[in-house]
Amino acid sequence: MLKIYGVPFSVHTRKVVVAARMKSIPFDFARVVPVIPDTVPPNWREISPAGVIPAIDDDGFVLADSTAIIHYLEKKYPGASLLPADVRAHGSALFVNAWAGDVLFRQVVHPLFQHQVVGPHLRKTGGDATAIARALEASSDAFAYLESRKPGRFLVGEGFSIADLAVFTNLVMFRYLGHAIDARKYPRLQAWFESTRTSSPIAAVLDAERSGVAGVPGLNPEI
Ligand SMILES: N[C@@H](CCC(=O)N[C@@H](CS)C(=O)NCC(=O)O)C(=O)O
Repeated sequence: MLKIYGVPFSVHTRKVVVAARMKSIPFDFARVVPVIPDTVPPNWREISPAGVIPAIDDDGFVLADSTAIIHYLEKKYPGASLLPADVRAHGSALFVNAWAGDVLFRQVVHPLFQHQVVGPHLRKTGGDATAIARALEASSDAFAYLESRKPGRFLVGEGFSIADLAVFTNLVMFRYLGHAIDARKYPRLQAWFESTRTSSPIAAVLDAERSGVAGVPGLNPEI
């Protein structure tokens, strides 16, 4: 059975979980939280050379990086697809996926998680209010960019794609961390977030991770 290394509430692990659910691939979790050293297996760098989650083991084939894993699963299980068929939509979806990792995650969600959860609650070193303020400032630019793309039902093309998934999974963590998307400033983004949140299989994925999220100090599963 497909083994997913990671935790359900992790931004990038959720991308792989949603892909597996969409394709009805059975999977198990091997719980790895890189910031909690005793959850990390001894051969972790062989499984995930960068040391980050997610990674998979598919009958002995190990692979890290959510985008690489999604492409691997797409080839192995064609059908419900996260990659648009149209060539330009495909290119745009990969761009938005990369942008979500580079901007939304690196500049917004990762620093917020570090300074609201990891520092204060896991490492007990506290959080940096300036870093939190900077990340929230970056979120305004990021949300303005997304709003300027005029999101409708989907961010790119005619169907749910890796673009929607990559942005959505970051916004879920933003909400778990207690921050709101200002619907007056970003009405299309907020409407897109709501319709994505309640769609299938996303609603079921969020439901399944709920009790785990409730157990993480600093996160609130009510979104
Ligand atoms: N490009 C990677 C990014 C993975 C990533 O940054 N994962 C985060 C959790 S969502 C992580 O493991 N953070 C722990 C750390 O940086 O030590 C992917 O798409 O899988």
